[in-house]
Amino acid sequence: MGYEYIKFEKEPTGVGILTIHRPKALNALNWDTLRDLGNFVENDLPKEKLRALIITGSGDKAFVAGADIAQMSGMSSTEFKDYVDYAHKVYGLITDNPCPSIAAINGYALGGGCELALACDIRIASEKAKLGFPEVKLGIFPGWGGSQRITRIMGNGKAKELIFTGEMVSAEEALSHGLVEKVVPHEVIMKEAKELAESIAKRAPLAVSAAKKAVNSGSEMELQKALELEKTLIDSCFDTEDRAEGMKAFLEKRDPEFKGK
Ligand code: DAK
Repeated sequence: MGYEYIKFEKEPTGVGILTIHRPKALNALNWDTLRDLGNFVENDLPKEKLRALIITGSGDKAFVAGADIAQMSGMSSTEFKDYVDYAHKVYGLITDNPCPSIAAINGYALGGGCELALACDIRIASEKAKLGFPEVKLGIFPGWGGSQRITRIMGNGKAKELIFTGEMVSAEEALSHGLVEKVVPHEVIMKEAKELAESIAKRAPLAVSAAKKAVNSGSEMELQKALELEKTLIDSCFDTEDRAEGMKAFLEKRDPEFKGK
């Protein structure tokens, strides 16, 4: 696979761990790191038997400290536009991937780093994590999907406060606003993320993916259309081998063996 700035390992449980690996710059996403992430997600993320994906940052201090400020400062407008377009594409691939994703926020998640966490389905934060959108301090604003994804999560008022001030919030405060789902002691963040991922990995994968699509796409739609989508997706689950296996296993009082078929 040959990536310098990301690492990936897949555990026998079907849980994949994708680590952004540029610790000397707090995993800030320069072009090379973003490209590694994008190439991996587009071409090398296993499609078979990957049941849940954890995304985290290398080292003990940061998830991702945002876009690379040093590199951005020297970009032409065209390069800047390409950088932003590419980040949108990569984050969209993560959000739209049928495999559920968990951000294990092990430290700073700022700007584009917080937006990466928002592109994931579920966020768990270390109690040491700090989250925020410092972009307005740099003359830009959260534009890798952040200004749109955050308002859908926490409502316009709190989102505007965070974006307009550029101030960071603690993990606990992030929890109280729904920006993260859970806060855990720093030392156990990966253990907790893996436990959550494993509990998803045990379930019927096509049903989990269909549920992800129902929630993601449905929340963009008017209610009647969203309910139609839900019906279509649940119908598609009924015809799967896993649905037959899940119900049979229940009646036989044993654990199901799902195959993703
Ligand atoms: N970029 C580049 N280098 C970074 C970095 C970053 N975002 N964050 C940290 N580093 C580097 C530091 O420069 C330092 O490098 P050396 O000096 O050792 O070479 C090293 O990482 C360690 O950082 P510090 O020495 O600063 O560590 P501290 O513990 O003192 O402080 C910190 C940690 C996270 C509070 C601080 O590093 C910090 O404030 N970093 C910047 C965080 C930030 O502002 N992030 C947001 C970036 S802007 C767009 C929309 C959106 C975006 C782009 C375009 N459009 C719609 C057009 C996205 C924007 C962003 O993400």
